[in-house]
This record gives sequence, structure tokens and C-alpha cells, in this order.
Amino acid sequence: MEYTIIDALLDVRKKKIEAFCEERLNSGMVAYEIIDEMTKGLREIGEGYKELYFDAELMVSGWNAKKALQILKPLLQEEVEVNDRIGKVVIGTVKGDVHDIGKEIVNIMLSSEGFEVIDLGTDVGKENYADAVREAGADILAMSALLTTTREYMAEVIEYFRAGNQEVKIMVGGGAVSAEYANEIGADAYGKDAVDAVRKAKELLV
Ligand code: B12
Repeated sequence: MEYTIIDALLDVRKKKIEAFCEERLNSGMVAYEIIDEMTKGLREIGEGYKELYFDAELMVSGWNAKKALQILKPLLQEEVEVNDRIGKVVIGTVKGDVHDIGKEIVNIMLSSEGFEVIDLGTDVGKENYADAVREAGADILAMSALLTTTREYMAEVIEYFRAGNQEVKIMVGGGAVSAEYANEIGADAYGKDAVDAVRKAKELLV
């Protein structure tokens, strides 16, 4: 029985997502390709929001996506030796925003590429970002926002860091953010997806 990603994401009983991942892996797809397909599925559900899909579907798709990440994460993350770490990143979704699937994917990809990632979770305020960056001595602060209302908070965080002369490169991303917006608020980098986030993070280190 073959499920589409939409079937799997919308399954309230959370059974199909596991079968979906297994089927895809057995057919020779690698974990990141499955994540990519899932991202497209989530966006499709988002596009149908308020017409085809409503709050309940958004919620169920979120659960299932998290479950898929649990299954796929170990396949992406070969443990990188602590001494081989190439840089430290503090990551978090901004204040007022609970979307964390994209952030999680970026975290997984950065970690598997050798970054040490300190994940502050969701709904993160500027003081929390600043404390974490200071304590970790982080090279990069990565912020995610999915809502047009919450992305504005990124500008506030950037201003806070600049005003406090806190030395850190700031990278932004998430569904509500574009390269233009990142530029407008004075971020050092923008990543359109997790692969781009890794590329940009490496560029920021040099
Ligand atoms: C699932 C979902 C939810 C779930 C979230 C579950 C979870 N644990 O994350 C729940 C049900 C909680 C939810 C709630 C809401 N949601 Co919602 N949600 C979605 C949905 C369908 C998928 C989000 C997702 O995971 N996408 C897939 C991930 C992989 O994509 P991504 O986050 O963009 O991440 C990729 C890149 O952007 C990038 N990236 C991400 N972060 C970062 C960070 C850095 C530094 C870098 C470099 C890159 C990067 O890499 C990722 C991998 O490629 C989207 C639709 C969409 N278009 O995304 C709506 C959507 C984001 N939600 C929306 C809305 C309106 C809401 C609610 C307000 C609904 C309500 N009435 O309550 C609430 C807000 C709650 C809050 N305060 O945050 C709107 C936002 C509209 C807008 N532009 O403001 C969307 C776009 C749906 C729509 N079309 O209207 N939602």
C-alpha cells in the first residue's frame, strides 16, 4: 500500500507516516530527499489552509512531520567528534512563533555537517538569544520565523545585538522570510532551506 505524503501527514492516528518513511527508504531514497518531499507536502497543506485544510489539519500535519523527523534524524546524524566541530550555532524560533519543524531540520543538517548546535526551541526572546550566544561563545545566531507577524521580531533582535556590541553573525530563515527581508533588517545571511543554511553558515565562518 503506497501512501502519498499528504495522506501520511494528515493521518490522525499517526500510523501512515512510519509506513511512508519505510516505503521511501526501501525504494532507495535518502533521508534528506524524504524530508524535502515532506516539506513540499507541508507547504501544500499550508496553501490549502482555510479552504481545504483547517487548524486541525495544520496541527496533525505538524505531529506527523515531527514523527518523521524522529525516524529520519538518526540516518542523517553520524556523530561528529567534538574536536572536529567547525563552529557553534545558537538556533531558535522567534518570540510569538511556535513553528519548529523547519528549525529542527536546519539543526539536524548543521549538526550533521559538523556544527555544534544549541537549540533554544520556540518563542525565544532577545535576552534568551543574547544569554545563550554569550554563554556558548557562539559564532552564529540562527533565527526562524514562519509568520509575517513574528518575523518583525527578528529586526528587534538584530538591533538588540548591534546595540549591545555583541559579536556574532546573524542568519535568518523560515517560511515568512525572504532574501530581501533579511537584507532589509540587516541580517548577515539568509538561507532558503536547510542545505542553503549549511552553505551560508560555512561562509559566515571565514
Ligand atoms: C504545520 C503548521 C503549523 C503547526 C506547527 C507545528 C510545528 N511544531 O511546527 C501549528 C498547528 C502549531 C501551526 C500553528 C499556526 N499556524 Co501554521 N503552518 C503550518 C504549515 C502547514 C507547515 C509549517 C512547516 O513545518 N513547513 C515545513 C518546513 C520544513 O518549512 P519551513 O519552516 O519554511 O523551513 C524550511 C526553510 O524555511 C528553512 N528554514 C527554516 N527556519 C530557518 C532558519 C534559518 C536560520 C535558516 C537559514 C533557514 C530556515 O529551512 C527549512 C527546511 O527546508 C505552514 C504552511 C507553510 N507554508 O509552511 C503553516 C503556516 C506557517 N501557519 C500559518 C498560520 C496562520 C498559523 C496560525 C496563526 C494558525 C492559527 N489560526 O492559530 C498558528 C500560529 C501559531 C504560532 N503562534 O506560531 C500560516 C502563516 C501565514 C503568515 N505568512 O503569517 C501558514 C503559512 C499557513 C497559511 N498558508 O496560512 N501551524
